[in-house]
Amino acid sequence: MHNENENQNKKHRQLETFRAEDKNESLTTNQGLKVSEDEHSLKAGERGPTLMEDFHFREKMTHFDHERIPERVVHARGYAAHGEFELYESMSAYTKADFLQTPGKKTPLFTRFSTVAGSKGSAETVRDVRGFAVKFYTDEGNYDLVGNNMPVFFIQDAIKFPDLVHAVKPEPHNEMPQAASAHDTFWDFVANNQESAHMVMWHMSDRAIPRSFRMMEGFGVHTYRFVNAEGKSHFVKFHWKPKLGVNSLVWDEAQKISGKDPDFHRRDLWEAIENGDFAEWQLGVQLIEESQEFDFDFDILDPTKIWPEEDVPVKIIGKMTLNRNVDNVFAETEQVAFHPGHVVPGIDFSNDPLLQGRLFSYTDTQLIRLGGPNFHELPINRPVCPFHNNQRDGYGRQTINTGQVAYHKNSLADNTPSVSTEEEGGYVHYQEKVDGRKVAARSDSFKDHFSQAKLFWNSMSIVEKKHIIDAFSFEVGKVKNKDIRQQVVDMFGHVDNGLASAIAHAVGVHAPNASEESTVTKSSPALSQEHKAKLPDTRKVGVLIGNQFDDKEVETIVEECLNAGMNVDLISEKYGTVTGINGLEAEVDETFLTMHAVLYDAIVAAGGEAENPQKFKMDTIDFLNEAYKHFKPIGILSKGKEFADDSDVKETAGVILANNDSFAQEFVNAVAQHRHWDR
Ligand code: HDD
Repeated sequence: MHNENENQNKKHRQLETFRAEDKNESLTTNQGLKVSEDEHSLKAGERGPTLMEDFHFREKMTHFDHERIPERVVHARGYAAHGEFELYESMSAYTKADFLQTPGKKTPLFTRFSTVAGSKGSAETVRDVRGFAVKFYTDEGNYDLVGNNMPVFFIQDAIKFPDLVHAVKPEPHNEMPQAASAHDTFWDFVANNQESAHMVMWHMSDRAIPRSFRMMEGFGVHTYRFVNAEGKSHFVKFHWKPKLGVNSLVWDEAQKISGKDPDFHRRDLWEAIENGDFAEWQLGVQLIEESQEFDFDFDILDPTKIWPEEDVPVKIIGKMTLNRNVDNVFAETEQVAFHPGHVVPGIDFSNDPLLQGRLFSYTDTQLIRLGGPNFHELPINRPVCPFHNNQRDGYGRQTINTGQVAYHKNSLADNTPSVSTEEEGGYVHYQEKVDGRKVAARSDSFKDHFSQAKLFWNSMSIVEKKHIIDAFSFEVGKVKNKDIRQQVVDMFGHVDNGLASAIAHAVGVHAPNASEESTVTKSSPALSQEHKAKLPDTRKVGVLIGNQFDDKEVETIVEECLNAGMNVDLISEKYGTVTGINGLEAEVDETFLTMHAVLYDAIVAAGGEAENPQKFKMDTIDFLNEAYKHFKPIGILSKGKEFADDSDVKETAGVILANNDSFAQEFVNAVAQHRHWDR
């Protein structure tokens, strides 16, 4: 789906000059020579050896042999889309960033979502943090907001990042497990690096198994600075708030989806955009005055801490819409190069030691990944404003810099390209006064690792708490070394005794010492997913249907779902059509073989007859049982009732029977609720 407005968008106009359509063209070599034979290599006789002089064969094979580039060391598995950011209100009081000045101003952008630990080909619904990286193509240069779907991080100092990543990646001696934190080295790292406590609570929560990229929050994580035209600075944290609320899978479902559809999240984003259901998030900022830097019971520079939204409100300032899929995943999604250090005037860094280290790492990694220093010339990475400097040469250089001069200062080119003053838009680093000894140490103000982990725990609903206990029990249960299990339980005993005791019970080690738990009683309602928007839009419903279905009921529920913005698949034993009792013919979209209950948000049992009644019944019951077990809404139409009666489905929360006129509306409302825990 290509947006009508895209011709107005500077980035798309730029990308258009690089796009190439091969259809209806003649096959040529890379030198433009038309090729006459692409089936047989040149040989000395029909049964003879291939000849070295076959330049077309050599070129084709050589290019193929060099197709792969190193995958990202973390966030290898990702998916991206184009879109735009629209500002709601001027932020000039806080920042002079040009794209945040004029209400209504639109800035093109490119957003890549990712898992962290898995390889490029790994499944997408694994338990993991999700990357949420946005490249704004502003008129003052690219601004990258390289965040995650969780607002804190595992470590406080970037020097520990290689250790963290080595611990979570597959273990080096047997390269297992793929894309999973449920193994000894990860939990050994956690227990011996207890600054991870708060992040691990998020990681064990439902946030780590999102239903969709479109239903995740995003966070800049670090404290950054806004600087306005007068040079006044505020500390700022960035938030992305999804229009569709924050929704997750359940663990059993997530694991099954990994097999049934390893591309579940990219397919969801791709299809939504192709259907014109453009994904939306609002951008929010939390602002703290410089004078208030020390007013909190945590250090605002510590990346393992949130600023509770009830204490520091999130001000909504604009909206991101993802409205166009990429044309080529390698050229765009794989070659995009993000960097937290890509900033514009008005946005600056804080002294967060994790952020400071990231400022080194990202360019460094692009050099190995993209093969040299000219990756900024790749179409997806080019700014939409002009760029000029004295950097030259390097692998793959594309720009033909004309003229004699490539140095500063000079007289031959009138000392150009010239630097700009602050007034002319030159980036001037915020002149924070810094005074200290050179020490390799951590501030005492970073040493409370458990209070906010407890705040998070206190903020969860009963169901969310249960999911956290289950996740710990699974993950720590996969740890072979009993001593590590005990260390983890003892560590989380510092957070909450009930939590740690439940884990201990599940994984067969001693309960922790009760006296050690955090005494924090505060909670932050904004942290619970239960309090987010509940909408039926774009949800996927599977209607299990055979011949002789009830036309009127099926039509009513399908129409109601479509009117509510949902997507409906009719699922039957085979492709083709099914016919209702009153002669209505309906096209089957999927079969029991091609889909599975875990790939739908809700299931409707329409019932009917089939060529193989026994198999039809078993498949219907299987779908119903899975949906019921995963707390999904279930609709039971008159002819579906006999199947439901033989399944595990009970007439409880979220199970809607077609026994009154409003059943279709009730079903849509049940879908909006996402899951029905009261079963
Ligand atoms: Fe990072 C990739 C987010 C800490 C080093 N990181 C990467 C991506 C995201 C993040 C979203 C993928 C970007 C894309 O889609 O291409 N990283 C974060 C967040 C962090 C964080 C939110 C903590 C607040 N990262 C972090 C540290 C370091 C790195 C402390 C090293 C000092 N991250 C990298 C990297 C990657 C990367 C190795 C791998 C691929 C890439 O950069 O382009 O440089």
